[in-house]
Amino acid sequence: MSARAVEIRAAVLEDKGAPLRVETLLLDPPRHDEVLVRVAAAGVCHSDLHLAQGHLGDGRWPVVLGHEGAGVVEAAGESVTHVRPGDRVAFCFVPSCGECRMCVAGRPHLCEPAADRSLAGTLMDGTSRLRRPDGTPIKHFLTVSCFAERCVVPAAGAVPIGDDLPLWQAALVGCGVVTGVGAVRNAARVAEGESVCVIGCGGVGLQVVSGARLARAGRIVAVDRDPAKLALARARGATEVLEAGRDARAALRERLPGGFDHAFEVIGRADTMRLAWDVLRPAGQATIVGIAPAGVELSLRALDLLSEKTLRGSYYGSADVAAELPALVALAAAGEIDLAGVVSHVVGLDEIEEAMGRLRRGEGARTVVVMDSDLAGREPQDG
Ligand code: COD
Ligand code: ZN
Ligand code: ZN
Repeated sequence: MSARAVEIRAAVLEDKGAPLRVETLLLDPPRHDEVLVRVAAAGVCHSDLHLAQGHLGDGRWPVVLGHEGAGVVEAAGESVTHVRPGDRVAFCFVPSCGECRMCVAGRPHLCEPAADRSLAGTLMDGTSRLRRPDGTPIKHFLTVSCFAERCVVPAAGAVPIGDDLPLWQAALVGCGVVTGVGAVRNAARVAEGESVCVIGCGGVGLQVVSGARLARAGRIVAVDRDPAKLALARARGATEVLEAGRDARAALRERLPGGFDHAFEVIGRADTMRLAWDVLRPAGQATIVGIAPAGVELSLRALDLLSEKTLRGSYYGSADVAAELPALVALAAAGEIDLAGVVSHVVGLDEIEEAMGRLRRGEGARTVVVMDSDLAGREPQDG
């Protein structure tokens, strides 16, 4: 293993609201329980934009964004046993410690030290491997920071995935797929024949639709304000679609007067969270996947609680991500989860700010940023 820092090109967010700028940074070598990964490709997720817009709190910059991606291990610290150089991995952005209250309770995706370090913008030992050539420290995002040619991640953040799925597609599994399919399976536990309403069909919401189809849900009604997203939702198994407008509540009630068994909110807005609650049948469950900007409050009619409806959040698929990820990769490789179809743009690292702009304007579906086309199995496209 090289003991020296390496130069990498990486997309840096300098300050809230600033454009991402590609710079040359220094990346320190992995410590004993860390892994150096050559990034093949990364997905641009709305949470990257949330952080860049300041919705996830202040003081989180300068930072290298990127939290869903895949690559090949280049070096591993001496205590790392589960991967070796040459292994293909997808990133898991909650590198669970295995020892805290949440990990012991079987909720490793809520690992407390991992959450603390994510907020601090460091790796698990509280320090950063990223700096500018002039020595300015740069923060990590969610312990991943894969909008870069290489990254150093905690051992638990590099999950081996085998060779069956091209890495430009595997790049999407560690956030969008885990979050969406996991919300259906682990947080809502959708059963065969149940009715499902999915509000918001972006990169993550489309995976909720896939998860509902895999769970053999009955009616799957997809709601979005963008007709293009609704077409993608239909292709993934939505049985009906609804273009969101002022009267979405009434329209959904008309479709299913008794209410839905399940509703998922996958946008991150208080009004659509409330919509998910309002369209439920008695004892139904609203599963909130979207994150609203810090400070946003949600109000409900207290009387509704008499109908024993449940409102629950779901973070990162509510599961042991490292354990579930290989099976999700296998489902994608078998064509049961369509990843290629949710990708609207494949670009190089220099085009990343345009991808953030598209997300801001709600255009297109997922953008995949290719750092290494040989490893990723896909060239960036023009335009
Ligand atoms: N009514 C209907 N549809 C809407 C509305 C509205 N008022 N506003 C936006 N939409 C649609 C857009 O057209 C778009 O299709 C979709 O909502 C949002 O999709 P994207 O592609 O912009 O965003 P995603 O899918 O990448 O991510 C959205 C989340 C909110 C799910 C994401 O940011 C998030 O909160 N993830 C879950 C929390 C989490 O686990 N975070 C950690 C890493 S993601
Ligand atoms: Zn994400
Ligand atoms: Zn833990």
